[in-house]
Amino acid sequence: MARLTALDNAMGDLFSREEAPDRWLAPGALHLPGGATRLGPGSRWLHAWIDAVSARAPFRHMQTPGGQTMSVAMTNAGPLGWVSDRQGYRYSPLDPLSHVPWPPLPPELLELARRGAEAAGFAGFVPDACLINRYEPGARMSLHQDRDEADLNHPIVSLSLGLGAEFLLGGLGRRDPVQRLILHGGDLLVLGGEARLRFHGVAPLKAGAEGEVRFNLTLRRAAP
Ligand code: MD3
Ligand code: FE
Repeated sequence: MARLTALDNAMGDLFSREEAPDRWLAPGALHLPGGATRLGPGSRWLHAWIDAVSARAPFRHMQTPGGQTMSVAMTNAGPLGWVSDRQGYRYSPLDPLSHVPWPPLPPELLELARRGAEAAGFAGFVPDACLINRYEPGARMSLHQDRDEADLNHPIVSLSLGLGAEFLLGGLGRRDPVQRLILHGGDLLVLGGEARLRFHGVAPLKAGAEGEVRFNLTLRRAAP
């Protein structure tokens, strides 16, 4: 993997859009525009890391328990990875394609997750799973709750890269009204406390420049 200095990171993000201030979308839900660079290694480093992970654990379109193929392609890093197939949703220590452990979570990402969670009031967050979603134009994620983790008191730290996407944040009931906001590349979103079980989703990705995609990393604590 390419090693990048702090100067390289700053240059890589130098010409990014002007950043909005951190904002609470709801109690327990903090949006940190540009948080990947302010609190972590920046998007150049993160893109290079995703390339290295996906060389060992390729992106794949998982099956839902109902037999649909997901439009988002996924892989994982860390001691546990989120998987879905006809048997259901669960966390697994092994990649079902290769039967070997997922690539490790580097200290840079653990530190970014810890800092993001701390900014939202969740001190001492230590993730053990990182789900990496890849959206190509048209890919979407329908409204759902994340409840496959053993202890829902732990927050989730989400990091977006590449194309912006329309994110939908609903309430605790599936039919509750949704707030919409654009998650840009480099943004962090922290979800914990009373926001942890809110329904949420992503509208179909609109095409950007040729070949552009969106990645979303969610840092989670899956084991208690
Ligand atoms: C709100 N991913 O992987 S990240 C997912 O952009 C997922 O790929 C979306 O939903 C994406 O499960 C959204 C932001 C996010 C993550 C977890 C949440 C929002 C959340 C948990 C509770 C409430
Ligand atoms: Fe989710």
